[in-house]
Amino acid sequence: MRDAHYRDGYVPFPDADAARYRAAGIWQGRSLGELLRDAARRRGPALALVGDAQPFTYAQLDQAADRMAAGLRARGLAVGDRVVVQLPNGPDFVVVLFGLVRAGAIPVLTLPAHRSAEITHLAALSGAVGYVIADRAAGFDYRDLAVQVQEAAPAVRHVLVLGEPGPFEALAEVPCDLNDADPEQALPELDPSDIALMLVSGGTTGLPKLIARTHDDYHYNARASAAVCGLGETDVYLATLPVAHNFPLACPGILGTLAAGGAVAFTADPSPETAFAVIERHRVTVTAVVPPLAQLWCAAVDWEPADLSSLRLLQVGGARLAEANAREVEPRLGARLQQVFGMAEGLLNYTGLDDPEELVVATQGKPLSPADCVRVVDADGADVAPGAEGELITKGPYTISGYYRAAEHNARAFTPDGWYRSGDLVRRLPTGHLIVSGRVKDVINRGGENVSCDELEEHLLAYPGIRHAAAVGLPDESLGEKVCAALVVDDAMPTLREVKAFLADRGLAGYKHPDLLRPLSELPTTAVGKIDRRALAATLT
Ligand code: OOB
Repeated sequence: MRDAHYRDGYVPFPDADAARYRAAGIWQGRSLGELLRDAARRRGPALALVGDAQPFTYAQLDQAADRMAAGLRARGLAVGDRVVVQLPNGPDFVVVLFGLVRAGAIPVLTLPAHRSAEITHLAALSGAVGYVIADRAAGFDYRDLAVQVQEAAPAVRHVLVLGEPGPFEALAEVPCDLNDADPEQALPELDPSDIALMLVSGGTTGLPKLIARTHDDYHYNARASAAVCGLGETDVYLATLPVAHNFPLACPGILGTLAAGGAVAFTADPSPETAFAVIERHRVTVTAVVPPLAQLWCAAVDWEPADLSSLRLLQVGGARLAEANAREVEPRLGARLQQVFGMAEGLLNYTGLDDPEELVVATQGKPLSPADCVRVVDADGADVAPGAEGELITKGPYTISGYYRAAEHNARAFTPDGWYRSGDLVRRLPTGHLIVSGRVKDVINRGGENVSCDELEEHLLAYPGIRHAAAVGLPDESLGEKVCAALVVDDAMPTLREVKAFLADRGLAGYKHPDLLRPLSELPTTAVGKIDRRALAATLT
């Protein structure tokens, strides 16, 4: 039976827009389960997932997903049921994802780094009935976490464990044969405009929000992203960022690679030592990283011997990539750079494979879809002059119209006519390429003057020997806020005087210079590896 309550608190695409996306062929009425089915029809015996332990051909993956779906249905999982998934990178994640989706259940994709505060909140908010975990990973026992989650969110009836199940059920026990004769067990027919999965918002303020993505919109997201990256059957994509994140999942990531008939390799450890070995062994052609990783990989070619010659494209996104670092990618790694400015809420921007070098190193790309609508607005919501800085607001065929079950927050995060307020400050070039210049809120108010954290960091990173830099505002009696620069340096820490002289030489206004420097051995990062300014400010105050 169909429980439609899961749609309570879901904000659908406006009907008129949906009709346009369908008429334009952007939405093709295919479910995510069919994405794999279609690929398996074309690519049956070809490798879909490579891995030393557990390679899958397309035919095998297709069958494994069906068997997982059948087993989940046999356990009473119904269309629309939410299931929190927290698995490390690997083929099992893909089998579980497609198994749930084909059963009509809605995976809520959480990161391995999430802990009880986040998982309990997300389980309760989504009304989850299930939780899929690994036994242990990176020294952490997820079964202990599951006990806590079940206590706090008793609706979570099923806990399925990859590996040793402890008091729960082993994931390996779930799959069973499809029995078409038994209508209760046959796979349900799904409405492609319905919710396929839920992503978790990447915001570093407040508790995470749920982002419900439909089959139609996410299928397009993956397909169009694969096209813009020129993905084909000979490509091997390496999933090295946590696969629950939109970037490695569907931009083009796992889903885009499968839609294009390529193969996916995995590693849960993005260190150069591990990732380079996987690239060499599986002749990886494309992968996606966040800027701090791109920087590390560029440096690591000096000490980590590996044959990276198969790598043709390195996607970098998730946070701003400093131009100096962008220029290093191609010479050091021998792969073309693609900047990706995206968000779990939808809108994706890519630099093109044929874009001139200057656009690739200095911009964060342009919108993926001809149907993406982007405006750059001032604090009053009026469009700024062409080329001027303002907040990016957007709507389009794969951008949500509201967070799931978050009416109050939606009133602020979306305009009354349904545009998503990204909170990102951008400038738009005549080519349509966007330059991200900061966050509306990542501004330090120093005695009434605004200092953009991103702008200052970009200048600091140009200082020889400064490896990472993060600017934060610290409370100050006379100024309100003063500018603190946390620095990770290669050798000796520069003095404040030296840094100020350097910034003055670069023509940066004096009020934007740091008031103090703090040496750190590393900067705190979020679950996907972006620099976490909020955590940093908390440690420095
Ligand atoms: C990706 O998604 P989220 O949801 O983790 O974070 C989105 C936010 C953006 O609003 C922006 O503030 C920042 O992360 N961001 C960038 C950026 N890419 C994302 N800021 C500057 N430059 C970039 N290239 O991070 C995400 C989702 C899909 C693909 C790629 C990244």
